[in-house]
Amino acid sequence: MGLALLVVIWLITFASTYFFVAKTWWLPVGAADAAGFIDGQFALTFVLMGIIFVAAQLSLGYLAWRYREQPSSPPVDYSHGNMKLELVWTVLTTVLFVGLNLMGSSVWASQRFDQAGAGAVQVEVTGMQFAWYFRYPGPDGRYGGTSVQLMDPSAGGEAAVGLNTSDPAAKDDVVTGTMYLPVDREVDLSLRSVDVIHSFFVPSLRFKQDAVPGLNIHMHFKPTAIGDYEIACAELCGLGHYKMHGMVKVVSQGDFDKWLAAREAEKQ
Ligand SMILES: [Cu+2]
Repeated sequence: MGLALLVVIWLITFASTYFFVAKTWWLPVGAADAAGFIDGQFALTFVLMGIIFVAAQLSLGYLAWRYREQPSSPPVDYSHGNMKLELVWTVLTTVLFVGLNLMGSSVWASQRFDQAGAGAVQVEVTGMQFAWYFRYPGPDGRYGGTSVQLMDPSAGGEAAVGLNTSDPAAKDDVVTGTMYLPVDREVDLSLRSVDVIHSFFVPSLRFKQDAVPGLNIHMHFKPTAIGDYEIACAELCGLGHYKMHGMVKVVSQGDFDKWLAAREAEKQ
């Protein structure tokens, strides 16, 4: 029985570790400026936790076999625990947890709390059950006003985000269902939600942030590779959550300008 336990525990350990080491299921290639740092932090966390996980499981299997019941086994000893050991692994776990968080927090915080640089592309993302809308402020660089009373999700587009079309600043606002971004230019993102909490997740851009009703959350990042990237909602937000999906198209600055000009022309 001891040997069977050892084999089962070790097999589970190797099988579950294999998928991480072989990267069978892994994040898509990163296409944003912070991807290198985030992936490094991700790998460091996985390697550290992996070593601890494997060591603990190997010891568990070994000890289950080593102290299996045998005819010569002495009577079972009752243990009252070991205060020193408890302290050591609690402190080590705390150091690892807090340390990894502190290491990762600099980039996380700078993306959210620092101001985006001058010349960043402004995009407002609105999440609603069950779609994403993207708004560009247009040539005036100012978003027009929106209001809850004007929101009509069933109408889509400008009406869905509640754009106040009588506001002069709203005249050139462009609202779309696909997000276009120019490559290698910083994006100043404002994230909001109409109804419940959604989460704007673009795995390729290593970008995930909750959209919370009543809050306007700022983030900035820079896409670094032209391509089409999938957006998913990463917060269970209702029956249609599974289809709350969209695309980010990262294009050249020229293509972006052309696309935006065409949307502006459609509004005239
Ligand atoms: Cu959602």
